[in-house]
Amino acid sequence: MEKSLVLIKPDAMQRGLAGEIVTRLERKGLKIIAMKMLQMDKSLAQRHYAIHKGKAFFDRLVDFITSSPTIAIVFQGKDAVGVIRRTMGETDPVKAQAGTIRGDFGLDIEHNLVHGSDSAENASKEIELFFSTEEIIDYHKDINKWIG
Ligand code: IDP
Ligand code: MG
Repeated sequence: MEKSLVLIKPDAMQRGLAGEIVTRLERKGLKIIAMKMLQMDKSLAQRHYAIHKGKAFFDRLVDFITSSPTIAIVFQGKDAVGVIRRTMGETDPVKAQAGTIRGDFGLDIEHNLVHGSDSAENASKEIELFFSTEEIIDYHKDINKWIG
C-alpha cells in the first residue's frame, strides 16, 4: 500500500478547514497512519521545499509555511499519492476543478491550503522529515476489505 505525506497548511488552519480536509481524504478510504500538529521552523521548511530553492516564490513559501502551525499526516492506501493529488486539485486554486479541496476553498496559489507528495519516492523522503518510524502506526482496519 502506498503512503503519502499531507500537510494542512497555515491558511487552512487559520480558516478552520483542517477537519474538512481530513474528512475528505478519510472518506475516500485512505487510512491515517500518523498525525501531528507542529510549528515548522525555517530549516524544516527549506528541507521540505528544497526542490523549489532558487525560484522567485521560494522565500515567500518558506515564510508562509512557517507563519502558523500545520498538521502533518501520513495517509496510506491504494495509489495514495495520485488519489490525494486528485482530491487536492491543481496547484493554483483558480484553475483547480470544483469538487477538489483547492477548487472549493481557495483563490490564491500562495494560499492553497494543502500539500500532498507528488511521487512515492518523494513521499518517503517527506515522511522521514516529519515522522520517526515509531510515530507511524500501521494498524489493521477491518473495513479495508470493503475499500481496497
Ligand atoms: P504542489 O503544492 O501542487 O505540489 P508545487 O509546484 O510543488 O505545487 O509548489 C509548492 C508550493 O509552492 C505550492 O503549493 C504553492 O503554494 C507554491 N507555488 C507553486 N508555484 C507557485 C507560483 O508560481 N507562484 C507562487 N507560489 C507558487
Ligand atoms: Mg509539490
